[in-house]
Formats: sequence, C-alpha cells, structure tokens
Amino acid sequence: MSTLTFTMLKPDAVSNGYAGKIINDITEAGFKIVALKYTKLSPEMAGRFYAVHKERGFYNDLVSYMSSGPIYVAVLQKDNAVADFRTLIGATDPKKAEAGTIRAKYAKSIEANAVHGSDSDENANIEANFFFTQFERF
Ligand code: 3AN
Repeated sequence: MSTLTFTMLKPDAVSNGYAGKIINDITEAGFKIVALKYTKLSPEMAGRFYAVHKERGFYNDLVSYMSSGPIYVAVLQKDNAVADFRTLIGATDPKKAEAGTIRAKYAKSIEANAVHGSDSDENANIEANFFFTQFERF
C-alpha cells in the first residue's frame, strides 16, 4: 500500500552540497516527492520538532545544530514508505550505517547525520503536518 514518510536534509547535507545527490538517491529508490520546501528552523521550532527527545543528553545540542543552517523538508510517498526509507538512510550513527546507505555516503557524525526519516506512520503524519498543509501536497 502506498504510504507517506517525512524527511529533512539536515544542515550538514545542505552546506556540504549533498542535497541534490541525496534527492537523486531518494527518487532512484522509488520514492515520489509529494511536498518539498527549503527552509530554516528557529531554535524554538527545532525544540518543538524534537520534543520527544527532551530528556536525552543530546537534546540541546541537537536543537542548536538543527537550527544552525538551512534544510530541505519533504514528504515522500511509496509502498512501505517509513520502513523502506529507514533502510535507504541507514543507522543513526553513520559509522554503523551499511555501505551504500545515504548516511554511510554523506553523513559526518551521529548528530550531523545528513537526513531524518520518520520512525512510524503516525509520526510521519505528525511531522508532515508540522511543515506542510494539505494544499502544499500534490
Ligand atoms: P533517527 O533519526 O535515526 O530516528 P533518533 O530519532 O534516535 O534517530 O534521534 C534523532 C536525532 O537525534 C538523530 N537523527 C541524531 O541527529 C540525533 N541523535 C541521536 N542519538 C544521538 C547521540 N547519541 N548523540 C548525538 N545526537 C544524537
């Protein structure tokens, strides 16, 4: 069944010039881009987006990192989108990510790990709605 996931190309991927390559990998893997935006998170927005991680030791660093530069945010459509996208991006820590995955190819560190991918259908929906209205999806 065709489902949705949500992704962000993080500040490291954008500043290193990898955004085009990553978008190419995503579409080559069979994902359809149904919404796409170039934007920058304020610290307040990044804090809200990552509120589930509030108690984690890396939360403050993550919020300041994610608001440090421009990002791309996108909604992607494919059969089994959430799980297939997580396979495509690889493990959170790029040192542990399988060869050929987006994080193995383009990420620098566990924090600056090139891309975000939703971890459930429910969160994909919440995250997509955080950035886009229904009218911005085609
Ligand atoms: P994923 O993005 O693979 O689902 P999560 O949801 O556990 O990983 O973590 C959200 C984000 O928090 C990660 N993408 C990463 O940027 C950051 N993060 C996770 N674990 C750490 C860590 N141990 N140290 C620093 N940053 C981390």
